[in-house]
Amino acid sequence: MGVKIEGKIEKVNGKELTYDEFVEKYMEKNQPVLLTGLMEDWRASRDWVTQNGNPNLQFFATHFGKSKVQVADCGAREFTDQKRVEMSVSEFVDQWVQNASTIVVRDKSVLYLKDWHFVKEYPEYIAYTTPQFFCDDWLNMYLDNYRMHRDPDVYSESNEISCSDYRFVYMGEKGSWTPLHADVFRSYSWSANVCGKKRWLFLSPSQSHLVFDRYMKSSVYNIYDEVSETKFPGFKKAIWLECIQEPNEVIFVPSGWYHQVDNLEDTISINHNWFNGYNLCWVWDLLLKDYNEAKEYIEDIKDICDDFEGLCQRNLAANTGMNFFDFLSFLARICFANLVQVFHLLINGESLIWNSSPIGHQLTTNLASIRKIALKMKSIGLTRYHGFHLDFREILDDPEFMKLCMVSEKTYAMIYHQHTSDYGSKKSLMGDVRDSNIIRSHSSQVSTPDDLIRFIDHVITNLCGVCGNENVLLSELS
Ligand SMILES: O=C(O)CCC(=O)C(=O)O
Repeated sequence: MGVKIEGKIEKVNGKELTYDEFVEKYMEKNQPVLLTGLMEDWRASRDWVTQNGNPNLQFFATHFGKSKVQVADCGAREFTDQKRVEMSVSEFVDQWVQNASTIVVRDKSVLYLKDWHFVKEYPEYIAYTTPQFFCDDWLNMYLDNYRMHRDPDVYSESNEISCSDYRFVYMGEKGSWTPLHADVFRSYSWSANVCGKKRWLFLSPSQSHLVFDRYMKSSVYNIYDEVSETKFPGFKKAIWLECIQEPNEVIFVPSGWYHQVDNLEDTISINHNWFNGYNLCWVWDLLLKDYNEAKEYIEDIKDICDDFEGLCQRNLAANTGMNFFDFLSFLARICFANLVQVFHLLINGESLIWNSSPIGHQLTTNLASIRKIALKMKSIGLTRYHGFHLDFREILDDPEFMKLCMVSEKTYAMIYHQHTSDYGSKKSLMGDVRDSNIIRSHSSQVSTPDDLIRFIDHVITNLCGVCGNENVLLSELS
């Protein structure tokens, strides 16, 4: 059964696109786009590609051969994904070379190296720089300093940062592919072709129900298969967008768009998943949906369970990678980092004329989106949980939090072409924030979404008093 393709993804020269245009046309509207001109000067494009444009497998074997990586067997399905095995990069390269020289095609398994945390493993080797459009990345900024979920039953050193990130390298021979899916946490992703060619087929979120069975439980695995009409009655009606991605092109994949990807040539790509103030609502909606499913699944043991809610949250974290309180911690820390930057602008004597200061405006947009999600969390009756709390005044002494603030500040300075401030004085800034009347006059403890909302409102209302922008700032927040 052929799929109905009725549209192409727009291709835009990334060098002629401003950040604000990218936000307005693609990130806010949640629309895909293919961008050119963003990969010049990447070390990956030089080192990883041979003169005739193929993957330089020998380079990988020589320099990164010992790395252990996840490799998918594209011909073997395991539940909703491909079967994966762990092997070294050298073993993967050997099999690729052997496959390429095998004449008998039957029974040959096509291997695809996926989700290699290359940046984490080789921080000194700067293979690429993240294009400016994708830098407002709260997920990876956070995971560089904190874990998303800490299992209380598993012992770990308190200062160990083994949290992983969502920055990956993919490598696969012609014919390797990725089954139909929407991205983890319903994040955005971007994917850059260092070499090779990919075919992407996209389905808009308004049509995603069409790839599910009638109970909305399982989705189509491979859209080129003979898809059973009895099992997936809507599938034939789905209308797909196609994109052929050439080398040196970067694709932006918006939240919640189902997509399937086929490597039309031997390909190496780099991709990141991320979220920020523009797609936070997607992350919360997914978390709530997964929570309801986790709860429904164990509903019949509710009456015999001592801590039913705790079990639901544990199952949610196991299935989705975080639970409600992980997400609240994430929101609170990111929110605090934004508030520190607001203080910083004020202390540096920047008048916070929100509409004309791009960073001020960005910080307000961020706080507004965090506040909106906290309101949604509050509306489902999320209350205190197992002594969970974060204290804004205490967190100011946390070195990881300081790093989060610094990276966030640097990122916005880079995006909006501003200077970053003197990091030497950061410690004293934290002290000034802690001792300010605004912070001292209100509880800085956050245990529930409602606490977070009150804290944001208190700080912003009082800062408005200081900078004289009451109406503008408050109306943007609400
Ligand atoms: O390149 C691939 O095979 C899959 C990438 C993908 O699905 C993504 O970046 O979301």
